[in-house]
Amino acid sequence: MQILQTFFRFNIMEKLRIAIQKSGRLSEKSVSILKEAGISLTNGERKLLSVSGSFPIEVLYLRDDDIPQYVRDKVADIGIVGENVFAEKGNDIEIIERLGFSRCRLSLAVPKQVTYNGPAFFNNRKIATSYPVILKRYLDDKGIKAEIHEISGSVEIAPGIGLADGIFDIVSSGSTLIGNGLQEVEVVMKSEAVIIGRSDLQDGKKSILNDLLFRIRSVLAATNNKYILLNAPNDKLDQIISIIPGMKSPTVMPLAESGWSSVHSVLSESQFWQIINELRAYGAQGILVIPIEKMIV
Ligand code: PRT
Ligand code: ZN
Repeated sequence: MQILQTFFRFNIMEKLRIAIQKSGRLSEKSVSILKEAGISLTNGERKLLSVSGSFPIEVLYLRDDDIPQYVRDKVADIGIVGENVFAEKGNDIEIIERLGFSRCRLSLAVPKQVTYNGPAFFNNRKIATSYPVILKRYLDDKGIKAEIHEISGSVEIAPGIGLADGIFDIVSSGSTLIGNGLQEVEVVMKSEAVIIGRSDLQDGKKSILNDLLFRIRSVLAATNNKYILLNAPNDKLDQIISIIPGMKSPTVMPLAESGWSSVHSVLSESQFWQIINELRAYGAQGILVIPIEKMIV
């Protein structure tokens, strides 16, 4: 009995099915994060489905808007979508991991000549959007009664052609808004790519998912960190070590020249420039910064 249970739990035929965007802003990064996690896909041409020869996973290529429904219906076990799509269509499923790419925000915008004095502006006004659920949640929360006009594309032209008084849409650099004579007035939510899934995965698939997440976290940690080597004057070692504490603590080795040490550590990409300036101020020299391929945290 025990042997049979173990067999079913780790059934070698069992595969985790992940849905990713077929073609669009998320596609390339979704495939590359899998690749960096050691998952090579047999079907490079992105048909509907491809299988990995190196990991028990199948990849389903879909329109991003359809992915939450496929996950909910158990056609896929997990999926990669923008958090905006999850917030709009992800009822009954959950965010399993944040991936940090395709960052953007969902914002309200109005024509630039309008004098905007807060969300109450939208009372009794018309707003065009492809995200009616998120917008309604926001307006209800603020007690604003506006008319939501759902359209599926080119939302930014709606005010210019007299279809709406404002829009609610994805903003990244902001240049689309500027190009259409609009000003961003409220950021309603921030978004990044996320892995979504159900809470009821059976044990075998859960264990594949845990392995996948371990690999993806190692890839993300490596992307977000750099390996740093530098020469430090011994009388400033304490200060230098305090600003690059590393994973456990930095490696410190004496240089052939007395009074100097070589320090090796890991630093976060986001703090990179600030830390480099501080290190230079403490007299660090010969600073080398090297990309990390994988980081097991
Ligand atoms: O065909 P399919 O339905 O699969 O794709 P899609 O056309 O619906 O989505 P796609 O590929 O455009 O975007 C996929 C996801 O990428 C979105 O759901 C977001 O999570 C994320 N993302 C990140 C963006 C942007 N940045 C973005 N800039 N999605 C869309 N845009 C568009 C936005 O709609 C607007 O038209 O870019 C314009 C704004 O960009 P800026 O830089 O001018 O502000
Ligand atoms: Zn879409």
